[in-house]
Amino acid sequence: MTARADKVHLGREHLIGLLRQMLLIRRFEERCVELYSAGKIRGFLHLYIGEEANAVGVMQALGPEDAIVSTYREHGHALARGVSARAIMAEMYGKVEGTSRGRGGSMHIFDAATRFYGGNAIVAGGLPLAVGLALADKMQGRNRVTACIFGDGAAAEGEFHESLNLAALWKLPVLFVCENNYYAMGTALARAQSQTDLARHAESYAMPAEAVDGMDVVAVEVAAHRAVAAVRQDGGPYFLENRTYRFRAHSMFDPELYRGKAEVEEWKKKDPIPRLETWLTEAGLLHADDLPRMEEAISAEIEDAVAFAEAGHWEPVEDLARDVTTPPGRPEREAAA
Ligand SMILES: Cc1ncc(C[n+]2csc(CCOP(=O)(O)OP(=O)(O)O)c2C)c(N)n1
Ligand SMILES: [Mg+2]
Repeated sequence: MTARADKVHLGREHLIGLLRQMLLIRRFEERCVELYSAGKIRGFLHLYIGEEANAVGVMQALGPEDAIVSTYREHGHALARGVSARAIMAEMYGKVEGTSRGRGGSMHIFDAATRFYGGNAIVAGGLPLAVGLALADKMQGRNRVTACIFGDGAAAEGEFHESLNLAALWKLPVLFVCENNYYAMGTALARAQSQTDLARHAESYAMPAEAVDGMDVVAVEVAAHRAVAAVRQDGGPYFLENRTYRFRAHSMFDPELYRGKAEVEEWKKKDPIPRLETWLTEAGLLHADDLPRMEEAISAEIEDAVAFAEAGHWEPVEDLARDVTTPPGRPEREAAA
């Protein structure tokens, strides 16, 4: 765990805020599992449970002017960024009141107000988007950072290498955050990639990088502050490899035959939520009634989001083809067929 000095420096209110945000993400997703079983949420659903320290830690270092590009495992990133739990839940339900008018679902949460650029289903697809956003900021002289979050699986894609290269070559303000949870679907990192020390990829592109304990929210926050400060000062990119673990299956359709229960149990001992909770309690900063009160408030927030999604509306059938572009020269009737 991080040094006591780091935590003391952050202060009680802030640390309790980190705990609250991690708990909100955990409880929100646990509720999503129930809603999935009840057939309220359908399609793909990738849970972030176990990885919460990464989203919460990284967001602390970003300001409202900065941007975030994420993956399909993005509920935690969106919640930590401050996207409304109501709009996220409505999106899960496929309702018009959702962040993407219910057209994207779990994998495509997008929110212009918080500069949350998705929600991207293509592995490594977010990296070139982040590089483009950062290029636009640089060309227009805006002092902004784009945080680009992706998994270990992305490092095996060409887009990853092209994006790191361009960001370093053109000195673009991108914070690359690799959430290395050691699996890409059912493939263990070492089975698919020759370099398992993923932060070292950055070296080939002359980019500063560090590996971080992604099960420790304070370690992530401290590293993210350091990284963002470096990006703002030098203008160029920075790479964080957050070593973490997902406690649940890859998605709702995954029998998890590729890893043993003992391995999962071993990682659960590093669960970022009880870890911070224990530290706070031992330091005398978390009082007996703090946690139940926090749980109660979180539960109320989630139930409010569920009620909002339930009361939401389906897009009228006649509107379904709206926003579907017809390629030039192709009759609209044929394209719709
Ligand atoms: C370009 C591309 N290839 C394959 C897939 C299928 N796919 C979906 S998730 C996934 C694993 C990605 O793993 P990782 O990047 O480590 O992220 P994690 O799911 O572990 O968070 C794959 C291969 C995809 N979505 N996009
Ligand atoms: Mg992974």
